[in-house]
Amino acid sequence: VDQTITATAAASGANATQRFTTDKIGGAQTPPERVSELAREVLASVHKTIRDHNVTYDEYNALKSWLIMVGQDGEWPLFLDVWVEHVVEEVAAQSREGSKGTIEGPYYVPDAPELGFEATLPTRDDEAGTPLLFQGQVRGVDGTPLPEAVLEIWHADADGFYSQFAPGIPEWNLRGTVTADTEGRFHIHTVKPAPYQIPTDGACGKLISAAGWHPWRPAHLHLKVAAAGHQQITTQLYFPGDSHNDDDVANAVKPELILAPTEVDGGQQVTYDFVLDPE
Ligand code: MBD
Ligand code: FE
Repeated sequence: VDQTITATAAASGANATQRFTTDKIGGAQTPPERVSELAREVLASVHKTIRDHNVTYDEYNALKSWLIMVGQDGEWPLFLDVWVEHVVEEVAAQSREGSKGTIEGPYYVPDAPELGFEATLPTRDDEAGTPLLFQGQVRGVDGTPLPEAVLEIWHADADGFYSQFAPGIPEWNLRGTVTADTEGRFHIHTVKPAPYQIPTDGACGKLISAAGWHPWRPAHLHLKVAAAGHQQITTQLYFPGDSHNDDDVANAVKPELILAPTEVDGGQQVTYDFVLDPE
């Protein structure tokens, strides 16, 4: 299948919006004083930009129609996770000592199939891509192994598409919930993902082309790592030599998150350990 034709921004946006409204409803009980302060400051920075740059009515109307399009295309999750979430993550992680994390992005799905510590992610019979063995250990900040730590992993395929967000891919393809062994160790067999291009045919793509930016994220694995009595981390891991490691549209790469895989018979192998802070 040529998914470059069938994977539209509006379809993956609708799926991401549906996912978000299902999983993340509720949220903070933010007191009115704080809502007022935050809303005032955001609006004041918009007002300042308009004054500083003598923004015209034509430009104001272009903004208005673009914002309407973001909603119509279901691209609020994409827009916010690409251009805003990295700062929220930076602030949230300030007091953590363990492994670095980074943004979740719009394509996490809870309750992926449960796999043991020797795991093979669900793939199609003819799944493209270099086989990858991703292994390691989950420990606490004091070095103690964390038995039965749970690693949720999800990533794009070798064409850069995510199951449940692009059409024609089996539901749980390249998604799994892996339980580590009694020493916190895990071995996950998968394939290397491709670099990811955020949809170019929707509102986010329109902003990117109007601004002369690029739509690329470097190839990455997404993970959530949890263990009893410890803070869960959400992270992503990247591959060396990817030209977008220094130039990620979503600003989510950190040097500590770049893997060092080695070539082995039939593919690549990499060891990466996770360190979790106590609760
Ligand atoms: C992705 O795959 C992603 O990880 C982020 C952060 C934004 C858009 C697509
Ligand atoms: Fe991603």
